[in-house]
Amino acid sequence: QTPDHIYRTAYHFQPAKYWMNDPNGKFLKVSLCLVRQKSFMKIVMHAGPVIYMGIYHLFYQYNLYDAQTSNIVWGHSTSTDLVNWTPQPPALLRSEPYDFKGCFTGSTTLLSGGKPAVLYTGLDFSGIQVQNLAVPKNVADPYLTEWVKSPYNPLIAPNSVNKIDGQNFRDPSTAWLNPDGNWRMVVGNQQNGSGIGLLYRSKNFIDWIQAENPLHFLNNSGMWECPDFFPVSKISKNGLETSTIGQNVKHVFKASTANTDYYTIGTYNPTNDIFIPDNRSLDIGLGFRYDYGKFYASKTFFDSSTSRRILFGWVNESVNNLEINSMRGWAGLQGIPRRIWLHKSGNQLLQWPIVEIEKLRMNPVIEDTTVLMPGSIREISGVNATQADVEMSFSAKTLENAEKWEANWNNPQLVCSIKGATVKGGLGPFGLLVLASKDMQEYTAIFFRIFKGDNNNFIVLMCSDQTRTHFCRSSLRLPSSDYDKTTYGVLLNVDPLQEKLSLRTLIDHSIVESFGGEGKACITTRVYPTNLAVDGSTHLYVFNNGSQSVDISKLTAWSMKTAQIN
Ligand code: DQQ
Repeated sequence: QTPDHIYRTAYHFQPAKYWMNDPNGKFLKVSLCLVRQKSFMKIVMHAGPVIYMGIYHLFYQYNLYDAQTSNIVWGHSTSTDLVNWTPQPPALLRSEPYDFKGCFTGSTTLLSGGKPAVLYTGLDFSGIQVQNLAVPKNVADPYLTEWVKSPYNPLIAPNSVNKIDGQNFRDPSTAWLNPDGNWRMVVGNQQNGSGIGLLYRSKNFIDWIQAENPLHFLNNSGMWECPDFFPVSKISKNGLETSTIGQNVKHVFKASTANTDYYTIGTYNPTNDIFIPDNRSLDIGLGFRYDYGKFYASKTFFDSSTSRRILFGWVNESVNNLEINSMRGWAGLQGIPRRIWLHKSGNQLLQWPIVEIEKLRMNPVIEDTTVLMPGSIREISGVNATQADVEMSFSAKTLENAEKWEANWNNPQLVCSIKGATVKGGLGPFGLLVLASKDMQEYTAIFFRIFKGDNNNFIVLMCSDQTRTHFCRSSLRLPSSDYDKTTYGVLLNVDPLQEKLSLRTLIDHSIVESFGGEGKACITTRVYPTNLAVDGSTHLYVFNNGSQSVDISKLTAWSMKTAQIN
């Protein structure tokens, strides 16, 4: 153990050691529908009495040798509740000419009959990106511990006919089955600076034919990694199986580009394979993000056992000096799985930590309505401030003191960094100080500020300010400049005249995940405060640095139990 083991998390997924990045292959739940398969029935009957449980599988990009991003294979863990995870042997190792340099990102699809199949990118012996298939060796094994690569690999490779750039051709999506009986899937690509989701069709999951037109593309939007394409219901919070089409369905296209996961909502016509975003100004690179902090290469899956669509995303370390990762011997987390669904406006998605995580909550500290006076700070005591879950909402009796939103402020993140938690305002900043030292030398501030717009409207800014984290590094070896302390921010689509401002924050040693406006905007950050080194020296506060008081209408903070993870 290094001194930095204090930054390992208690309930966020991470491998026991070394490097992890993208969640892969989805997190499929092999449900009992497998049992209905004829060949499988045979095995079951011959095997005598066996209890088959639904198992969640998490595959992820993993380095077996150290905490740097190289030698990438597919790590694998399983779970029955998405909270506690058991390590399994790596699912895919670099073994063939077509994946000799890496088993890169891919996705899992449940084929007809429930049999899983994995499509993944191989970095071949010469460093070219090709698309491959793998299937479980034994579908009777609910843990899917062994995978067999297809003898037909590589299924798709760049060549002189398709003229695909072999350095920018990766991350096959989960496939969906259209009424014409053909599978579709998308591969991330870039041509001349334009991001592209190349579309492929297949009858047998082996022979894939490139469609004439991509499913989606956008000029000058950079390489699109890890594309995800899935249906959402217009009328229900329930998730939809990936092949669902119909009147009450919208489609979401997500791409990862420039360290950011963007999504756009639109209409998909399965007959001609045309996807049209509802609002071009909210396309990839322009519009909504899953998260306005650190969250990348994410992927959703449909959990048929609970009718939810669930999102996992990779949360990298916030270090400028990669030596820190090697020194610690580990790097990378997965965010808490989030349920996602379409907001009733149809304009955006909502996200919320999966309900299962609530079983880790204990010893709630509840505060009913209280006033937070201007310039005040108050401790929420009785909570284990290193691993906690906090839910609260704020309201203001009047919005008179709101400052003016300047016309040239077009980057909320920048406004958050100019107007950090210590900068006194009119209405706000107010919010939480987490992972804080008693002397206030260190803390991460998650807060709101309310501004007056030009049209008698109000603008709500949500920020996560890390500038005070690792403030006092004297006891540690590395200088503060080795850590990335970017302040993050987003405009929250909430009308403070009509609604309360809600905030939920999950705190877990070196990760802080915040959900504003009941899941309208999320900000995830990584922080490494020194106060964690001494038991009991980490604190949690609410604060108001505005010139007007605000009300907290109900606050509940729970200490979180430690989950059993790998
Ligand atoms: N990570 C994988 C790639 C993907 C990238 C390699 C995104 O397949 O494009 O580990 O983080």
